[in-house]
Amino acid sequence: MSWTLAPRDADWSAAVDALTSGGSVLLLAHVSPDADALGSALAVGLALESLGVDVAVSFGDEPFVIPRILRSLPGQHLLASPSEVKGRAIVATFDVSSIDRLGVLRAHAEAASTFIAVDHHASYTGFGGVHLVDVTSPATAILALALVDRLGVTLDAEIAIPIYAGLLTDTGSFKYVATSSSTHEVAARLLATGMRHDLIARHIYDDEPFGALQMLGAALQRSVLETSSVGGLGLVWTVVPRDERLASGLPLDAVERVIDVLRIANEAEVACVLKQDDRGDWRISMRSKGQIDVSSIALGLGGGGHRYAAGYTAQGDPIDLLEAVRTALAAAPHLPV
Ligand SMILES: [Mn+2]
Repeated sequence: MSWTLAPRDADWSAAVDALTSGGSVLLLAHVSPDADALGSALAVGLALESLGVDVAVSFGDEPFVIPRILRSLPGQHLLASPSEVKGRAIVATFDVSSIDRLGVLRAHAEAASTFIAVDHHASYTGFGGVHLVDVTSPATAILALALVDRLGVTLDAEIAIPIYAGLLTDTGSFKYVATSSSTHEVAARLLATGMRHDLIARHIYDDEPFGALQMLGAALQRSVLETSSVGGLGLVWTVVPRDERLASGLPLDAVERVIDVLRIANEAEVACVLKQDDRGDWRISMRSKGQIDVSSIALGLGGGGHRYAAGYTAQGDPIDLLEAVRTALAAAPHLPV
């Protein structure tokens, strides 16, 4: 299904009323959070804290590890592990398209007295009781900023930084098609707080250990171009096994960059990276130039995402997993760009 309703005034009011009702609040990003998910939660968390609300920010990963590139975002003092957030009555989720993306905190969220979903995925499944969902928004962070405004909190640099981090990454540094004039107006508003956008960009994009570059080189060296795949539109793919990554002492998030480079290949409409996590499961990431809706492929294989960027987690032999992707891509309709 595809979510089409934009948030109504009644939804915004219900969210603001619940978040400021005096109950303890839990703000959740999705598992393996990115800057849009965690940045949105931290920004709203800082706004609620300024109003005196008892608020914590978490996500359902165990062990609870903050991705390295997100450790410099303001609001880290609000972060609490899943075992530390039990009993919080009001829950809001950020950038979570389906409830299984809450990981070990799923049952906790489902038991909340008020359950608010803030998201922009077309694949949002409709969970929760209050829906602040706009599938035309380039980032959940824009909805988070709207929520900060509705809470009546003045935007300052501390709140602007995590919102900017989400906006920057989900728009591909303002390159992707969903970027509009109003996206840049939001960015201008954030920069007007005096926040240091250059430092955020460096932390997120230009701050990797040397070993990550060598891993990137190895992943690119073994990449495969299949020009006849995807109905002749072309597929480029590579694999990053756990053992190779751990031999360089690198966490899984150090692999994120591989697909950003792989997708440059102009002979391939779709890029795919199979990266093995510490447990041995495979995280399959896909990027499309637009003619293929990779979120439909990911949804069919148990994941989600957007037309241009999507993924899922699976177990098994990576060659078999790749074949499943190849088969789904071969059957996918070719869309006009
Ligand atoms: Mn997002």
